Amino acid sequence: MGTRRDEEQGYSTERPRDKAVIAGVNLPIAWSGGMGGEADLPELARLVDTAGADVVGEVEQNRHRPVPSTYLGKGRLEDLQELVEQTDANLVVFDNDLSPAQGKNLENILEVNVIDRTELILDIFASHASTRQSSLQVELAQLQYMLPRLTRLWSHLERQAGGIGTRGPGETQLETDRRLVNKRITALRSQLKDIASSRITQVRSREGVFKTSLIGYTNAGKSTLMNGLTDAKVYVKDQLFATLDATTRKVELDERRRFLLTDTVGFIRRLPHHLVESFKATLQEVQDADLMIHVVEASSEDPEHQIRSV
Ligand SMILES: Nc1nc2c(ncn2[C@@H]2O[C@H](COP(=O)(O)OP(=O)(O)OP(=O)(O)O)[C@@H](O)[C@H]2O)c(=O)[nH]1
Ligand SMILES: [Mg+2]
Repeated sequence: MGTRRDEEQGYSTERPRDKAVIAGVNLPIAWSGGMGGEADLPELARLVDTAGADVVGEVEQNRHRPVPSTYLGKGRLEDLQELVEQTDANLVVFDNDLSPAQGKNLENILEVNVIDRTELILDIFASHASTRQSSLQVELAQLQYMLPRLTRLWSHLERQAGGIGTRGPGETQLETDRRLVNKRITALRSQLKDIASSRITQVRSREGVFKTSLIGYTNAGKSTLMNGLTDAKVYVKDQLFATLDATTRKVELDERRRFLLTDTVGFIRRLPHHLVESFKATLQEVQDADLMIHVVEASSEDPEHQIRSV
């Protein structure tokens, strides 16, 4: 929060934008049961920009499989380290999903924050959530992502206690944290269930009406089309995941031709599974539709890729 004095003197009171180096490893598609494939650094750069950081460098590598401890091979990791120092970056973002141990190892070597694409998308969702439902949904996804990573926070205590007793102080604290997180997850699930069941009445009142739903890659122009066809005035912005909630309006062409139109959250390739799971109520609106309208940005560099993501 800036003080009045700061504003008068014309200082920017906003936090300076983070400087990020992005990294991606291209793997054979078949790696780890279909989890591999090409990294998409241009898309990752768009995500980083939406999250509020500047991309100051990038590192890419082709490998048959990731290095278990650091994902990148030794040489490329040294390049990355040098790039971080040269550009004075304070963040490294990986296109590939990192295990908790890989994230920790990379942070120790690079001495800056290291996050992966999943964490970045969760962060964007968290900053764009504007309703109670989407805020709860994002928090649920974030806690589920965090749960297996809690050890990363406490491992220094566990190491101290190693070999002495079966329960070091770190381990006890870890169990307390896990219990608290699990308790919160249960509470969030039940609150989301309440919201979903209060919607059932709304859904019933729409029975028998033809339902259409706008779907497509994020930032394709779904909300713009929604606003053009209805008086919904939903939020439109040139950024990824501007829309996180479903909005439904009636469209009447004439007496006999009327239908419901729903605008909802956009898609991206490899949408983190915790997000898909916790946004299932929002995505339900799409499943209930009689017709899906797939919005595609024809001017994008690779419309085919965006179509396949949906
Ligand atoms: N040039 C051009 N720009 C458009 C068109 N439709 C939308 N835009 C712009 O594209 C950007 C994204 O539009 P949105 O309608 O927010 O896209 P969306 O699909 O709802 O995106 P998310 O909700 O973020 O997934 C905005 O800056 C729009 O002004 C179009 O037909 N032509
Ligand atoms: Mg939108």
